[in-house]
Amino acid sequence: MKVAVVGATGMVGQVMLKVLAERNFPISELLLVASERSVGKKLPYLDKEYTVIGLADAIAAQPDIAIFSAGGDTSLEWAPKFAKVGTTVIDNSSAWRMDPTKKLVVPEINANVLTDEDKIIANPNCSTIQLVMALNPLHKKYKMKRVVVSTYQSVSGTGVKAVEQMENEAAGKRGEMAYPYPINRNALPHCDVFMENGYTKEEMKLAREPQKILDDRTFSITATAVRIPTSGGHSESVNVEFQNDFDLSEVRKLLSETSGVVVQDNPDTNTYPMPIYAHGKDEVFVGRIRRDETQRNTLNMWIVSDNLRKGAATNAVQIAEYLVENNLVSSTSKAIS
Ligand code: A2P
Ligand code: 11C
Repeated sequence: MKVAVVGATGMVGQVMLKVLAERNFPISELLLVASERSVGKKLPYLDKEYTVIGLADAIAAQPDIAIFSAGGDTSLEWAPKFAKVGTTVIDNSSAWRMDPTKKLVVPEINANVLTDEDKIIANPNCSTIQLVMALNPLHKKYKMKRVVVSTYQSVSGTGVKAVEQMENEAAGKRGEMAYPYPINRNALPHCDVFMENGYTKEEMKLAREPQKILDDRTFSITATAVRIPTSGGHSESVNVEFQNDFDLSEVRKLLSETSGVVVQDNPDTNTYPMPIYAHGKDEVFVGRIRRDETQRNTLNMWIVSDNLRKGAATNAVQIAEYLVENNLVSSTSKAIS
């Protein structure tokens, strides 16, 4: 496959390259793409160095697959241009997620919706991916009615500037501010921008994206998204009311048997998911699984995952793998052979 990584110099782009290499993704030619500021810069991939190119040059090279992590505006403008030359775009931004003509995919859940007609495929938001990974097996069995989720999100979700803000503050240094307030020793109930309804955009992503991924609008989700001074992953406190009653040991079994989900849940040994443990891993970790004693058919749990891996890069690479394995993407190298 001729693969372009758009946003290769960025926080997600760098993890993307790591994940592509680790998973031995079949790459015949690699194009590393970023803004004009970075053109000419050298970046390593496996044992070779690559020169960063601009978007127009990447399109001229007609890649088979382009994985975008360069922000919504870049995706809105450039993804259709890649699609026009036959490239399949997997987009990490929020630009196309709720477009009814685009698929929103978590491979373990709904990769089967993909066809070779899909030229722009949306990768869900990081906090959505880890949430639906745990909700999907439970929804299938007990049917969700309503979910209340509060997130505790890593500064890495905002980007390099935010990680630097946290590190500068922790070291007592002055520097550029990514947030309107200090983040070190603080909690900001503010992820992404505020919307007219008083919710943040991040909260609305959590409310809407799961319905599209699970292809079901019969349940509702309400969210509060909070930024905290961690860098290894996002955490979520989740309260789920089901239509049907459940058995706690069966819930644990269903989650343990779900590909990509790991249950870490033992109060006797203080075992529960944490961002410092999830950091650098691809799985979604679930713990603190318990019955909500105030309401029928209702469960509480705690979900943690590395937002840059399963929340972004790993999920996107898994989509690419699915496309290749199922012959849903045209390959230049195949066409030649
Ligand atoms: P660059 O490094 O040249 O600015 P992050 O989310 O960590 O800030 O990274 C964003 C990524 O998207 C970077 O690789 C950045 O490249 C890239 N990017 C930002 N704006 C554009 C643009 N207009 N065209 C292409 N790439 C862009
Ligand atoms: C955060 N979820 O942690 C965001 C980062 O819609 O793709 C990714 C934003 C998006 O702030």
